[in-house]
Amino acid sequence: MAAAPLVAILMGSKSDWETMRQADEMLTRFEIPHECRVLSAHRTPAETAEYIGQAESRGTEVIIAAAGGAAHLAGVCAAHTILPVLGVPMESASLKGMDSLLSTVQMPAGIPVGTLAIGPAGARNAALLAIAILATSRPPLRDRLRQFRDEQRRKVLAETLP
Ligand code: RP5
Repeated sequence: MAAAPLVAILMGSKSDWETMRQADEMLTRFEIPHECRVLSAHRTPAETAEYIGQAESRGTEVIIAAAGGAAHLAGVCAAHTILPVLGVPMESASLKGMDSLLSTVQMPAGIPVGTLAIGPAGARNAALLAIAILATSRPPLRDRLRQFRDEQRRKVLAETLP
């Protein structure tokens, strides 16, 4: 297996990619080595456990796990590693992601999952939070995060209304 990226983005289904590509794009923007994989807590339980079990020794520092419906992926990942796991609830057709949110966020004490917002905002913020975690020991990355915040600030202040 090739050397691991710093961040692993896992998703329960390829159908999650349209949302999770936003996390991929954010990490690419910050030039963070990362990889994206489809792995399911339900459909590929053994392979998910194997991948997460090897992540730390491969050099991965943060796991982002996205799933929808009875969304157990982030919790299962957290069960198999002490790396920080960030959960992104996917918007589901039947319950608009409330099922995914509650399944991801309501972890029993002892196995934490940092849960983000449902959908694209959660995907982008998961990447930004992963970057912030990496930045605690990487001063140049902290500078880039500050620059990103400043760009947002300038954009808001430049808005005009009709
Ligand atoms: C979850 O089930 C996936 O994360 C996805 O959000 C949802 C539906 O998956 P598909 O039926 O579209 O593959 O495991």
